[in-house]
Amino acid sequence: PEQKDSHTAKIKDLLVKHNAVLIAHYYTDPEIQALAEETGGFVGDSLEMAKFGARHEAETLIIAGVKFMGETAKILSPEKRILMPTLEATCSLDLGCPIEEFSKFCDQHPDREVVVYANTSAAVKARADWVVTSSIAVDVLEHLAEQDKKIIWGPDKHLGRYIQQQTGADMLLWQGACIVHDEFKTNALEQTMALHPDAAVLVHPESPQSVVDLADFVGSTSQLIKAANELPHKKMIVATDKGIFYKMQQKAPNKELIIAPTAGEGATCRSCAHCPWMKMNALHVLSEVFEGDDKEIFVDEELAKKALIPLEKMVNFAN
Ligand code: CIZ
Ligand code: SF4
Repeated sequence: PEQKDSHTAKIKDLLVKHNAVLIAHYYTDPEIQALAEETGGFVGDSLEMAKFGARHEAETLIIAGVKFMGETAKILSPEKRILMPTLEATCSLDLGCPIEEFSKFCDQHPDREVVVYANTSAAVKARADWVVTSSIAVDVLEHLAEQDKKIIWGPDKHLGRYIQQQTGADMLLWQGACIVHDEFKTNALEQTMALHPDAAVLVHPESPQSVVDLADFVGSTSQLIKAANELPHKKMIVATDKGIFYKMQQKAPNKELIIAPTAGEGATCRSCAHCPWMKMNALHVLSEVFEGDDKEIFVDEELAKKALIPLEKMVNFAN
């Protein structure tokens, strides 16, 4: 704890000294989220982070999250310095959607609009007509389906299938998955539900269909937090990264929050409901964010210019 306090104090000083603001994702560790709040920064989903960063007057944004969030911040605010605790923090959706292959897939279907999840590289965004987050995905696809647009969706296959079911849109799906949400297991979840029959089940749509089917409420991170507060149930079983419990408990202080199980008995899980890349944003790593020259995000100018077009649509659609 003493070491934690000294890291926290150091980071607070540095933020002031460098005119910097800390912006953290819901899935980072609780102490990172608390620090963002205490220092006038922000905690949110990737869309809210992007908006907050673009509007803030600080010269430097510290993005505690994963790489695509830093890239999005840079594309929306090229004049700002964007630092991340570590550039190694990536995402299985981004990794599973390399630009060469994705672009080839798009080229094979020139009659389709390309809609990608925010969890992608700048190059994939630059190839897209639309970028969405899970908080606005259904609304955007509804809008496109009304115009009879045919769609290529990437990279998350579970989210794509969920949107398809919700909107009836004609979508070809890239076969990516989030290693955290992909590991929630139906059988184990049913056992947890049997132990807590009075609990509501809250599920992020990056989870497999069988898990989504058990949900009382399906939604993006901010929507799940809102639901935990608004649903009448006193207990919630939650299928998303457990980092979300920090904010969810703050917004719904009287509710009991239970993490959904990630694997059956005896099985091992790769993530155990916490993203290994989000976890890299630890206090001691963050405390060194101004040291060395390998923490700053740069995006190729040509790519950034192209990616800005669908990113601006995303930010404006949500306004
Ligand atoms: O799963 C993720 O990484 C999410 C929920 C990202 C986001 O849009 O906040
Ligand atoms: Fe990517 Fe999943 Fe981690 Fe989010 S939780 S950053 S989607 S691997």
